[in-house]
Amino acid sequence: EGVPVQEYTALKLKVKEWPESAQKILEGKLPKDANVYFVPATLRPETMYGQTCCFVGPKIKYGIFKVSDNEYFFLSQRAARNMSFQNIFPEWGVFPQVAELIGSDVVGTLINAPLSVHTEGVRILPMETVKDTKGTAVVTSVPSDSPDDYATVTDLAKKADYYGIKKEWAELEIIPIISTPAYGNLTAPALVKELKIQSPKDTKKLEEAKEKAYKEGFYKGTMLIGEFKGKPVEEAKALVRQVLIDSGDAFNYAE
Ligand code: A2H
Repeated sequence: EGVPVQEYTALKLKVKEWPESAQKILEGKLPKDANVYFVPATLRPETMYGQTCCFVGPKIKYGIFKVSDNEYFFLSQRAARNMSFQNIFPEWGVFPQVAELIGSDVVGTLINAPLSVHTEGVRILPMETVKDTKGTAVVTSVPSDSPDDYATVTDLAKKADYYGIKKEWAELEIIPIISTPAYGNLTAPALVKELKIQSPKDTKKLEEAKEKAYKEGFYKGTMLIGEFKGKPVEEAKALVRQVLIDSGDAFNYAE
């Protein structure tokens, strides 16, 4: 573990409908009225208006952990353990696991994404580059502002059959969230084009795009949507984060 602490916003994406593969595994393991949430960790809460899907690593092991009588979190065991020392579970150091699944079991799950313009819900989709060693191993996708996310949804739509998904799950509309002087209203697509990024495997170029997108967005970006429309991102970031926390849709998570 590095020395600096990373402060994430952990978001709660409520499950609306499981795919059959997950239903089979979960049979009898959850109370009828249980709410299960996918819990992505993000550094860009101000972009949550633009969520179009949410990624899991298809081969990564996940758990469903009981937080209260009717609240359960889907995330990595590593993250659950960390959270149990951050007062996120009721008992210090305890993170009761009720089920174990791998990412591919939950691909296709329909979830509700707080603040997203896609109020009908978004899907859980596979992302090969999700790391098990940071955050919660669940990554919410904002293709307008994250080059990784844009490269991945583009690839998923192109090879939907190969990935065993419906093409339309990867093709929800990408709307402008932040405007920047250098890249316009859709920073990630602009950078992916400029750097000629062909696939999610162009790791080096994606690293460069990510760096540029983050700096330009944070220091020079202006919000185009939501309660803080017109405000600089530097200001809006903490405000949107607080809105999400106050509504019960997010909480702080550090590692
Ligand atoms: B960010 P850091 Cl719009 N594996 O959220 C791979 N990527 C992960 C991850 C994991 N286990 N956990 C979190 N992440 C992603 C939004 C976003 C993000 C935007 C733009 C850039 C960006 C929407 N996706 O991140 O290594 C999450 O994606 C680029 C820095 O801990 C999280 O924030 O610094 C970010 O990486 C955390 O990266």
